[in-house]
Amino acid sequence: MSTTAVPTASPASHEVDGWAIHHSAALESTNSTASHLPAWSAVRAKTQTAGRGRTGRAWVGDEGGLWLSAVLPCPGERSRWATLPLAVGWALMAALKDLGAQGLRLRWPNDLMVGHCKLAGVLVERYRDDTAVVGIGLNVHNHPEACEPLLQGQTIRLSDLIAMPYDLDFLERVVLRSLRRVHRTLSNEGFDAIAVPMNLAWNVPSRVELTLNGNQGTVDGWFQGIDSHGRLRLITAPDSQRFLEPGDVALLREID
Ligand code: BT5
Repeated sequence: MSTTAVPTASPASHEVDGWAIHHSAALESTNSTASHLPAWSAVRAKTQTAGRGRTGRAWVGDEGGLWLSAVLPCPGERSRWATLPLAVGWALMAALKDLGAQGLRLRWPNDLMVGHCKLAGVLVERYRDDTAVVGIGLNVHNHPEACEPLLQGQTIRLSDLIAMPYDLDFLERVVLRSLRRVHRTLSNEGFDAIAVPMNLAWNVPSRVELTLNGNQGTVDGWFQGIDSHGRLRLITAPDSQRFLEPGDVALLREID
């Protein structure tokens, strides 16, 4: 996580649905800016100059996409919120399905995919014990592959999936509402309320190769969904299975 100074957001420009929302033209990373803000704040930038993915990867945040970070309260034990990243991916998928997007699927832990193309990514960071910064990157009508040729054929945009009468302000509102809803579900009912439908929706069993964090090499096997803690269940041999936390896995590669 960067410790260098980051541009600060403008004073709360407006309030919507109980969120204090800050808009900026360009930021290094909306997550970094949001790290300084209290719960129920949100930051959106037209572009990100140093957008971040998980485990130090870069995220292309060119103009025309939704680059949004929301600060959610996380009272109580830190471990109670360990499933928040999974729940957010699930909530984002539900919100986009409601707008008419079809063919969406989650790739564990929280990539939003259409086929093998990535539509959206989620980066949840804990800068403080009592809040989490939930960063959402959603391709809308931007062109990430024009900025990063390696992404050629790997991305898809919302405007490829649905007719787009929606502007980014509208999408921001939809996403923030879905975050509030999923936060309420986690607080009131717990992760089981999400894990059960989520396990019905994964494409399982599917063959995957996992690159483990901490130079621990790779492991392959059959992805079998998640347990009630959100851990990936991997069958590595007929009588052998492993459970892996999102933090254990640097990269999940699907093997056709
Ligand atoms: C993610 O990481 O998917 C989380 C991305 C979160 C981005 C949001 S934008 C708002 C907030 N502020 C931030 O700085 N970040 C959050 P990961 O699973 O590590 O995936 C990263 C990989 O996705 C990269 O290595 C590329 O292969 C690919 N990628 C980069 N930019 C992309 C884009 N715009 N669309 C699709 N794939 C992209």
